[in-house]
Amino acid sequence: MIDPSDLPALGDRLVQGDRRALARAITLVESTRPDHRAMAADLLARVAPAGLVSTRIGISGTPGVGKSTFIEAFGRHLTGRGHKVAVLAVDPSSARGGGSILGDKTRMTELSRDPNAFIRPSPSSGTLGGVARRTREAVSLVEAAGFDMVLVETVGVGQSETTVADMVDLFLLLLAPGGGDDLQGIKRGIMELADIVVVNKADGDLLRPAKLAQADYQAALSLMRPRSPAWRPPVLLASAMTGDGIAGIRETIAAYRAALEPTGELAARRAAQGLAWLDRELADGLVEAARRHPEVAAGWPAVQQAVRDGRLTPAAGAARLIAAFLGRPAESA
Ligand SMILES: Nc1nc2c(ncn2[C@@H]2O[C@H](COP(=O)(O)OP(=O)(O)O)[C@@H](O)[C@H]2O)c(=O)[nH]1
Ligand SMILES: [Mg+2]
Repeated sequence: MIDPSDLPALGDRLVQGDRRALARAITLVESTRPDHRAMAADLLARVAPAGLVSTRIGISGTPGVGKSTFIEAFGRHLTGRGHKVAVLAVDPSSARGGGSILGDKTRMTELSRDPNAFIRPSPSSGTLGGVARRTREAVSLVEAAGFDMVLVETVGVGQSETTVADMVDLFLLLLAPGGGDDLQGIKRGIMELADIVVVNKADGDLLRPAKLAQADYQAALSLMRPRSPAWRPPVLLASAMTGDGIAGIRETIAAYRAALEPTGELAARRAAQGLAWLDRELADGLVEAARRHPEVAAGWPAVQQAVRDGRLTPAAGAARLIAAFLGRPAESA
């Protein structure tokens, strides 16, 4: 698919904003083949920009709340203001057949044709950790290609919100009108992650219930501990369908950046995210290296069997495999 000798040229074209080069580079970081992983690491080291060259925005909400419609409207609004918008997705459920988010490009027809937008669906296989790693790397690649607004969409299920919140500067939670009844259904933990809450579908007959929901959500949020001392998460109204409130969301995002950037908080958040990512990479890399190690590979099935039979504790089993990996007697591991 790609030869190591192509990497410098691929990197050059990527930083010039060549979309095909960008798409190829993302395909490379999505690959799990060890030789591709090595090339991906090399490419990232070449091109990944340092500093806050973009605003990374996580967008979450339950299916049907209007994420795709919102991204279409918001993305178009941003490109209309001169931004370059990349849309990525974290959807580990897409591995289990069917409903890949962003598979429905039908709701993003204009944005997907916009020369200043780049839309990439979720990698369609792997664990949440694997999908997250590839998405993180894709974020670096789109930034290298000059995209200054990076939207990372996730479905409102499972752990994916936390994972996305851990890779963005700002987490935007979309909620539906419906107010109090709905409140129980929204996991408190997800509300706590939000830097901006948007009640979507605030149009037509839904405008009144949307305003009631706004008050309810604002009251609920005021009881939660804010993530930053410099920012109280607001609850905004919007209609992805009519475009009402969309400009206000961009302004609020700018205000958020203006509140957190001068104090160094945004940079500190990215630094902490980078360190957490380093730990994960190290852990994953060590496990992969151990699995490839001949003596570990040879001993693994017997250790598994012993743990299954209850003859060996998991901790003792792991210690034995680690000792084999390190080439030491088991006792010293
Ligand atoms: N009235 C109204 N309907 C909307 C709005 N945004 C999305 N919808 C509708 O809600 C449904 C789900 O939208 P979609 O963007 O696919 O939601 P997703 O599953 O979160 O991506 C579609 O029928 C949309 O037309 C809005 O602002 N107002
Ligand atoms: Mg959708």
